[in-house]
Amino acid sequence: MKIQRIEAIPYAIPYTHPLRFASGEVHTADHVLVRVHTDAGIIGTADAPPRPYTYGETQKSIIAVVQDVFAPQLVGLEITDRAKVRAVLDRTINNQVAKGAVDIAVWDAIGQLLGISVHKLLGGYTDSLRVSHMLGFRPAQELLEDALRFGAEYGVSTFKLKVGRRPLELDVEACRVLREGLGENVEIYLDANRGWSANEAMEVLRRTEGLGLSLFEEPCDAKEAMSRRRLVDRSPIPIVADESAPTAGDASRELLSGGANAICIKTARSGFTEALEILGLCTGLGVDVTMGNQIDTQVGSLATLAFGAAFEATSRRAAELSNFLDMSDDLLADPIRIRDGRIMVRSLPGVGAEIDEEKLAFYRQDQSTTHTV
Ligand code: MUC
Ligand code: MG
Repeated sequence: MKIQRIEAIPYAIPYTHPLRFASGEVHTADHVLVRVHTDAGIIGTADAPPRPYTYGETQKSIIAVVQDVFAPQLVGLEITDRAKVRAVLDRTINNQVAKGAVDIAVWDAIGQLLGISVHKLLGGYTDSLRVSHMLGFRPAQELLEDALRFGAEYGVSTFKLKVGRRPLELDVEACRVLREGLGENVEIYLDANRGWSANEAMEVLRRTEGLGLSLFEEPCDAKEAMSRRRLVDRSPIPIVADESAPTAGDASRELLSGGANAICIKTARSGFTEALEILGLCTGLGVDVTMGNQIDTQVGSLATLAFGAAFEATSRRAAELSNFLDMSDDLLADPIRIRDGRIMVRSLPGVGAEIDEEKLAFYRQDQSTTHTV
């Protein structure tokens, strides 16, 4: 079964609640749906969320690199030859999200060809993941109300708080209000998206001592190598590399140089193939991993779920799977449900992301019937 053509379809779905964080904010899911068509009629699907403030990719750049650079080299390859696909993608530097989507779509097609879910194909460790919900910049009291609502409605008891604001007291106060309002049994961890310097992050650790925070993600830019190493050495909680570790090479550099002692895996920017390498590196070195969210739609979240639930190490911690709740709609035909704080994997062949074609026709931006948001 050979790759016949690759589509990169731009679409836009507005958010009901914009998400704000130290490196940017999102109001619209202006993503790209990548479809890898095969000569047997099987179509592999994946979602690509452009994050210019994180990787420099835009909706237009993802479409261009998929259509003009990757597709001409991939058409004609056997869909099962993942290492050949990987070698082609590797010939182009950067463009992590575009590469991730092509890789996931290829795995999706292979799963469909074999009649098996990608979750099983990868490892099939467990059938559900606990959900961690991401809280963007808001006044402390609103954050608490949000967290209580997610707890009551969905049974979620793990929250990632976006921090990195100045003055840093704003975020220290938010941590205090959340801990007091949520009690001791709720897990809270931080993600500063490089908003602070390493020394500011150290000060935050000092001021939040005793609040039982579990992890601190990208406290500062990883380029602050010396101060960040000092922070990692002195921190009582793991320092997680997220955007500083999109590839296995980046993850090994951060871990071996002492810039991090835990890694956030995101299928949206690593695909399944490179996420596997990152996971192997982390389990080999004995460091924790988290399953992160690239502010994914339900289509993207299903890929995270398939990977995260496939292995013991990735299913130990709650996975970030609920950003889609901030979006007004989605392309997934059968919506994801969060019950008792968990999402169940799908047993459909491939990743299981069946697309609602009417919705895609409505939200896509590349046809004359385009709906603009
Ligand atoms: C995260 O964990 O950082 C925000 C920016 C981005 O690239 O991903 C999100 C979530
Ligand atoms: Mg992060």
